[in-house]
Amino acid sequence: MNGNKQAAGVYSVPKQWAERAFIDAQRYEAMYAASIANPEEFWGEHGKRIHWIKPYSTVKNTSFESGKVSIRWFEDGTTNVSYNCIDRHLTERGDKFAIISVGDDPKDDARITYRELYAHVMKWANVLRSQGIGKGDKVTVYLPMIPELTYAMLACTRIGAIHSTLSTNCPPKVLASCIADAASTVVVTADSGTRGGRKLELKVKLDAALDKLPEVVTSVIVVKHTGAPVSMLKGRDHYYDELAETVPDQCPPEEMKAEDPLFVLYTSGSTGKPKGVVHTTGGYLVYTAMTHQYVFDYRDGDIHWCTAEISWITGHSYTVYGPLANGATTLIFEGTPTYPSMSRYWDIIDKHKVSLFYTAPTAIRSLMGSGEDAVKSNSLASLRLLGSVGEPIDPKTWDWYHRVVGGGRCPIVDTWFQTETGGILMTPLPGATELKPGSVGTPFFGVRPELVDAAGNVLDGVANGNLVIADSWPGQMRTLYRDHERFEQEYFSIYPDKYFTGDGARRDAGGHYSITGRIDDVINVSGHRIGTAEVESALVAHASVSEAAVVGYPHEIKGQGIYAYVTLIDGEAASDELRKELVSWVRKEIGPIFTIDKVQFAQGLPKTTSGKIIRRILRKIAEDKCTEFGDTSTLSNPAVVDHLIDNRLNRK
Ligand code: 6R9
Repeated sequence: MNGNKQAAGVYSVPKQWAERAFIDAQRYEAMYAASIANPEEFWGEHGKRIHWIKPYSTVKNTSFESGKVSIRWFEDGTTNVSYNCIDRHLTERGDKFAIISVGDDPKDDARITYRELYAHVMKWANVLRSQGIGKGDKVTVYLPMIPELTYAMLACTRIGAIHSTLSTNCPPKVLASCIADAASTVVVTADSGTRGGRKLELKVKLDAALDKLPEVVTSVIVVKHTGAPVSMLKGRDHYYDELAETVPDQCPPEEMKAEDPLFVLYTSGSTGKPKGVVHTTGGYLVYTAMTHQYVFDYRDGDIHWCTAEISWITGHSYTVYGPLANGATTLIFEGTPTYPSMSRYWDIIDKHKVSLFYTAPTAIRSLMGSGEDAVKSNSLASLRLLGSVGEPIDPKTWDWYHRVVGGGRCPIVDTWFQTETGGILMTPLPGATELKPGSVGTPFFGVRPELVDAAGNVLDGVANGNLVIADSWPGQMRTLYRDHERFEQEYFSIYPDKYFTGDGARRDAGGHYSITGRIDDVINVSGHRIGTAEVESALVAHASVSEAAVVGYPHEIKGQGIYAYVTLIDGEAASDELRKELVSWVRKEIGPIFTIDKVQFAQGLPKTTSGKIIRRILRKIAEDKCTEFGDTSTLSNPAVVDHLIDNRLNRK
C-alpha cells in the first residue's frame, strides 16, 4: 500500500505463530495446490469435519456456465446443522460455555453452556412447530443481539425450516418487503430492545410492517426481553414463554439434504433493491467451520468475539455457525462500542478474557478518534489474534489496531468476503502470511481468484483489475431467492462462466491481494482508474482526519473530478487552510493524479447497518442531484444526509 509511509511496514510471521499455528507457509502452499488440483479429493476429505447422517458419495457438482449455473456440493449426503452445532459436543463439552451474552447495560451478562443451549433450542423448535412450522417453511427472525436470536436460528435448522434474519435497524417498509418476499408465516421478535442506551421499538416497528401485509403472517412470537408492555393482536401474537409451557422438551433433529436451503439473507450491498441470498446446509457448514478454525487459528479454550450484528453474513458465519460447529465459546453483545463509554469493547475483552476479536474498520475508526487512553485503562492481555472485515482497512487504522489494541503482538487477519460467498475467501493466515496493512492476503483453500480487465481478459502477475472467482467453493450462495435469473445475470453474465464479485482488486508480486473498492465506485480521472480505497486511505493517514469517502463527479476537463467527504477527529476544526493542506497531502502521499478537486467537511458519512459507506448517496450529493437517491432503506443514519446536502459544494 502506498498511502502511509509510517505504517507501510510489512510484518513477517512471528516464529511462535509459524511453529504453532495449524497452517504454516509450507502447509498453506501444499494444501492450496492440492485444493485446486483436485477439489473433489480435497473437499471429500474436509467435508468429513462435520457429522453426516448419511455420508455423501459425490462431492462437487457445479457449473458456472452462463445460462446453466448450478452449484451443488455433497449432494447425496444428509445432515443436520443444529446437531452439528450442539448435540455432537455434548459428551465432551456439555458444560462448556457455548455463548457468553453481554447486555447493553454493563451489569447484564449471562453464560449459556452447550447443554443449556441444547435444551433451549429443542424448546424453541417445538414452539415453532406449534405454530405450524416444518421442513422448508420460512421464519423471519427480528430480534436484538440476545441469546434467543441464536436459539431461534438453530431451532429453525433443527426442524428444517429456513430462517431469514433481519437487522433491528430495519425500518417497517424494509421489514414488510423482506417478510413478503420470503413469504414467512411466522415472525419472531422481542417486545423491545436497548442499544447504546436507546430503546429499540421492535414490536411497534413489526406491527407497522405487518399492517401492510395482513395476509402473510399467521403467527408472531414475542420474546419478553425488556418487559415493556406492547400491543398483542389476539390470535396472531403470542409470548414465547406462554407457548413454551405448552410444548415438549425434546425435539430430535430433522434429517436434511446437503442442498436443502438453510437460510435466506437479504442484502443490498450498498446499491439498490434488497435481494435474498440463499445458502444451503452441508457446504455452508463445512466451509464456515473450516475457515473459522484456520483463519482465526481457533483452539479449544479460545473466547471468540465477532462484533458483527448476527443479521449480517459475518454474524451468521462467524458468531453463530462456524464457532458453534467447532464447539467454541462465542460472545454476543447487545450494545454499541461507545456506550456507556468509549472503552466498552475493551472492558468486555478484559472481563470475559476474549482471545479472538473480529470487528469492522468503521468501529475501530470510531474508537480511534477518542485517543489511546480509553484502550490503555484495560490490559487486553487475553487477546491473541485480531480480525477485520467489511471494507478496506486503511493503513493508519490498521496500525492503530495492531499497536494499540493488539499491543504489537497480535496478528491481524483482514478477511475479504461477501454475503454471497458465505465465508471468507481471501485472508492472511496467522501462521503463514506476512502482514501488510491493507492487504487481504491470499485465497483460502479451493478459492480461485482472477483479475480481469473490462473486456474479460485475464491479467497475470502484478495487476489491477476486476475480481472474479473462476470455480465454485462449498460456502457459495446457490441462488437468489425465487429469482435464479437475476442470480445468473448479476453474478455470471458480466464475465461469462465466472463468478463476478463486483469488487476491484490489486495483486502484488507475492500474489497478495488488496481490495480497491466496489467497481461501481471507481473514478476515472483523465483516463486513470482510481479506486476509492486508495484516496481514502491517504486522507485518513492525515493526523486531523477521522474518516473519509471519495466519489467522482462530472468534470469538464478531466472527465471525472475527485470529491472528498471528510470527518475530522475530535477537537479539530474545519478551515480553508486544512482543506488545502489535505489536497496537497494526498498529492504528496500517492501522486499528482490524485488531486482532489473538492473537499467537503462532514459531521458523519451515510452508512449501511453493517458500517459500509453508501457512496451512491454521496455521488448524488456531489452531482447536486439530491432528489435522486433511489432506495435508501439500508441507510442507518438518515440525519447525516441532511447535513451533507445543506453543505454541498456543487450547486447549479
Ligand atoms: C462480509 C461482508 C461485501 C463487500 C465486498 C467488499 C467489502 C468486505 C472486505 C471488503 C475490503 C475487506 N469488503 N470485506 N473490502 N477488505 N476485508 O462485508 O459482506 O456485507 O455482503 O459486503 O464488502 O466490497 O464485496 P457484505
